[in-house]
Amino acid sequence: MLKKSLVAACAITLSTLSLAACGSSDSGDDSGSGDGGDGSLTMGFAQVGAESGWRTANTKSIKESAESEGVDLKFSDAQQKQENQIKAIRSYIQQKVDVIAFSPVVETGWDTVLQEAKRAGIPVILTDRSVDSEDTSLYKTFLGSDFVLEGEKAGKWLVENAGEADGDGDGKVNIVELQGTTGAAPAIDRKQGFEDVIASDSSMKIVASQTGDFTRDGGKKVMETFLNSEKGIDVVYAHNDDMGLGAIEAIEAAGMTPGKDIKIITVDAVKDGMQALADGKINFIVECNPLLGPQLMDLADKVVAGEKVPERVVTEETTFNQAQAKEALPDRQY
Ligand code: GZL
Ligand code: ZN
Repeated sequence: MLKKSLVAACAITLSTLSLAACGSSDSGDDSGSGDGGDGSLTMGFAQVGAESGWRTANTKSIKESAESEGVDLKFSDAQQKQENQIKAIRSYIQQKVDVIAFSPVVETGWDTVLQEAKRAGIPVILTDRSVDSEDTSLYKTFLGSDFVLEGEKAGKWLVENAGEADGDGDGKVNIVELQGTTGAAPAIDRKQGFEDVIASDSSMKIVASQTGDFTRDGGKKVMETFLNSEKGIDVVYAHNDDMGLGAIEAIEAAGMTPGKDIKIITVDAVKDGMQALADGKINFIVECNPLLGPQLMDLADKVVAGEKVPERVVTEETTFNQAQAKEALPDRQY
């Protein structure tokens, strides 16, 4: 309760005195923290990296929203390394920002640095990916997708299209899986959701599964090994479009036709993935919405003002087959 009343007190102080009184430089300049003297808030954002089209779109959304909302954004790219994200969060604590937001590259190992932020009285918002911390007081809210549901949607399409999926007609649907970053929430949950649904069809089996680290190159390399080691591959389930696009390159290099000889299901629905879907090289895409910027800035305002926010804000997203992709492509924002 103490922390909340402290934050509320800060909020009152901020709004009445306008000179930030809570953990910010009294010079009022915005190189420090808190109210940069113009009423805006300062946010430290520790991004995962720039590993995929989804991430690029996510970063763009966050930067554009900060700009339009007048949020003073400090931004870092961790090149998909947890230690870099932790370093960035520590630097934001040093700079006494008003709020910290980040997308944890993996689920584990965050309690220590989140406790440091809590002790410094700086609220934290999780975006996109979650953490496995037992202590949910370490962050104010989670804004992002339901990855288990995304995996279930992918599995559901496959079960509903099992006949078409068994490309070699041997009565077995042999699936190879390109997993996202090991230990990342989307990789763990998309796998779980997919497996839960295909378990209902005994002809379906994941015959090989390996991480391609959410990158196109990773997906291509792992698919090359699968093509060498597995006979009778019918389906690729890739945890994101970029790995699916890499798999397409490997399948074509092996003289096969992606989308026909081997069906491909991916997640994200970024422009390059949607183009491949419209071209018939991918068969189904589950959308994962990267445009979290506007909701993040709104949540940050509320959290800094000490207002109550929902523990979890799940984003709207849909699915696309090849015909739907052709229709949606012209208006695609990312
Ligand atoms: C999902 C996000 C994943 C995307 C990938 O919300 O964390 O990370 O699916 C990205 O494209 O690399
Ligand atoms: Zn088969």
